[in-house]
Amino acid sequence: MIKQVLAAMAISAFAGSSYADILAQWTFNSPTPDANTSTGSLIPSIGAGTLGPFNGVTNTFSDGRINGGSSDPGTTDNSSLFTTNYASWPFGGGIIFRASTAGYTNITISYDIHHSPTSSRYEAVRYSPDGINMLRIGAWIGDSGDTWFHREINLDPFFWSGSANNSSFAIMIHAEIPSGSQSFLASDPASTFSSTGSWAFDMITISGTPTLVPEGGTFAMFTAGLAACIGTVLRRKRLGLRSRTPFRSYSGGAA
Ligand SMILES: [Ca+2]
Ligand SMILES: [Ca+2]
Repeated sequence: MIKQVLAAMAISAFAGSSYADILAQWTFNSPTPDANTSTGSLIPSIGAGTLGPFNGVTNTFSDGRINGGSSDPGTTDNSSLFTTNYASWPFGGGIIFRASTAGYTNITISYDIHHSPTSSRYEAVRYSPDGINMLRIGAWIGDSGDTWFHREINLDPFFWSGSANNSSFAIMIHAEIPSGSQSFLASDPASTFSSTGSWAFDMITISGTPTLVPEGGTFAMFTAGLAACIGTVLRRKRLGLRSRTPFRSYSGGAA
């Protein structure tokens, strides 16, 4: 067990620090507030990146405060990205956003999404290790209309190769026909899917931890932390405690 702890600490010490930086964030608000939520911006409010619809989906800006609102703290000029026309095949249409993860690992994607009643219930997420191919991570199920959902996905580089330290990193979110079905399902179980249904996005964020080589001070902290950790392991062993199972907030949907 102690050997495992040593290996884990060595990997974490060299792989990255314990804090996360925002690499890109889209609030969709006007850079200069104009008290008009139908105007906004596709340019990140933090960091650098690009974002846009694909496969026939159209976008405008809408009020980010409707139906309880997104997590955007902006109150007077809080826009969201309103998207519609999701009927196209094969990916059902959606949005793609790109930002470099060069120098960063443990990439996390988070966003708020509002499902209208007749929008697609299944919301698939893909990432790109090369800027072109989009590899499916999983799908969220938004089974309630006129509802905001908060999504958060951590891309462990061990499982999601090419997510870390990648200048071509990209994320695709698209409507999806669930496995075993021949058509899209509506978010509201009492409704029928329609191409006029909409998804609205807000607070799209890509964050990560820097990949750093520890210097003198860091190594001293590593050594002190290692001693403390070994002590904790020995105490836990004496008390017969087991490690907690990590909590996973993201679950895959249709295959
Ligand atoms: Ca906003
Ligand atoms: Ca505005």
